[in-house]
Amino acid sequence: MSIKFKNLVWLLLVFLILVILALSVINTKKNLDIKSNQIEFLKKNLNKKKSQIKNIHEKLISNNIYLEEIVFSDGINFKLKSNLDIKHNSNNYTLSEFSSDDIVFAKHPAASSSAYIDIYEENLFLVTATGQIAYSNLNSLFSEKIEMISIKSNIKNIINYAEFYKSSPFGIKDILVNEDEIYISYIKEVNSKCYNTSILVGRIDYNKINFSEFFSEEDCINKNDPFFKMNKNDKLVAHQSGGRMIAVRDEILLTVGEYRKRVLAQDESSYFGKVISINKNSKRYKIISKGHRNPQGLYINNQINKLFSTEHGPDGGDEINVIDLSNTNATPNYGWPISSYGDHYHQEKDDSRLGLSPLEKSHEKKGFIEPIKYFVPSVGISEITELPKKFTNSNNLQFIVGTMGTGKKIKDGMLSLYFFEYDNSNNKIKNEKLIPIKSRVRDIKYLSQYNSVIMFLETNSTIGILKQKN
Ligand SMILES: [Ca+2]
Repeated sequence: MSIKFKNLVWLLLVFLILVILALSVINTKKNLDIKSNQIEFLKKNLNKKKSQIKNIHEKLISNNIYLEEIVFSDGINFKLKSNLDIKHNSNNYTLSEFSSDDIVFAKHPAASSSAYIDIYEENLFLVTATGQIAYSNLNSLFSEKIEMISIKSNIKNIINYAEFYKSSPFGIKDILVNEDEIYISYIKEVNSKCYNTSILVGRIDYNKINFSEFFSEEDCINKNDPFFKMNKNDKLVAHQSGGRMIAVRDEILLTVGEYRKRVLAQDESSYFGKVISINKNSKRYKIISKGHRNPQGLYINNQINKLFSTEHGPDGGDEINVIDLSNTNATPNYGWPISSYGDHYHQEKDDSRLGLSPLEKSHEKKGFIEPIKYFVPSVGISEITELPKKFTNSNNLQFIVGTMGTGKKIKDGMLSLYFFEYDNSNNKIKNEKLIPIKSRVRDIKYLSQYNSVIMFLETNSTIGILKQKN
């Protein structure tokens, strides 16, 4: 009897537990349904708002009203929003993010705004991708609030196609301050539907900067180019414009993408898909290296006479390349589109592009220079800069690279900072580390007088300051 009773109690208990479990599953499912309905609602609502805003922007621009210019007229503000602790190589750093609502246009769907930064005198200069300029004293980067004063310019008189002034892939691609002048690289509409990467220059004046053309080519890529008709997955892609600049003695070095007309990267009669060097006086250019898809990071270490360049791969195959400037024989060739560790987008459904652009994996076997690092899957690689000894507390050559992409692939290295050391004796990377910061890193500058790295982070329109923790 007592054994039977015990069994009955056990049975009841198991039954009760099962009921409780079943109820909690039902409840969780219900909550999930409510949450997923809510997400669906928010998504639809957000998309509607985006298309309403897009509509307003189009109407304003067609009436010659420039929204960002109006927002900038009283200056712009950034407020300290967060501090993130970052640990690397037994150093402790803090990434402080200052957020702004004053930059209106994003040049990528995953960004809330796009801008580039550089330093002149005691000031941080910021230029938005649609050409608004502002500056602030560097001191303010280490307070709670960055108040920037805007500077007028004549950019609107020079660049006059509507796509430039909207949330579109067209716009400014980099800024560079050099010898009292500011250079702006941008996508120029050379003639109707035909684009290239060009540079404006203006003497820095805190009231108004008057730009004029520094460098452009007649050569342009047309939206209706026959190359884009060969394959249904191909079209002109303005994101693939390159545009990164650095100054080296009397030269401005510029990276130029191939706008997805891949074959140009191997064609030495074209400047697309190259790193080029433009003489400041003659404005003539020479090709430094070829076989690039979309290089958007560039840095020179003068001691070892090497360039460090990053480039976006297709589906996979982002690269870091070293260009040895002491090597003056043939133009160094980085392989695109013959070699790449990536694949064409949707390659499994359509391999017709492999005829002209076979994307062999090995570069060396084809006589090309291997990247010192490649990422599969891609991380959305962007700017690269060296970190000096006083920042890293190390005698090794160290670099920081920004990545972009979207939140979906943060585990693959998107929305992150990538740190690595470079061993010059064997041309190899070591001690690498990816640190997620949940933001697209568009631009990076090391600021020696404050021993800090300044970034423009475009996911939430923030200026990021990475410094050693006190
Ligand atoms: Ca390559």
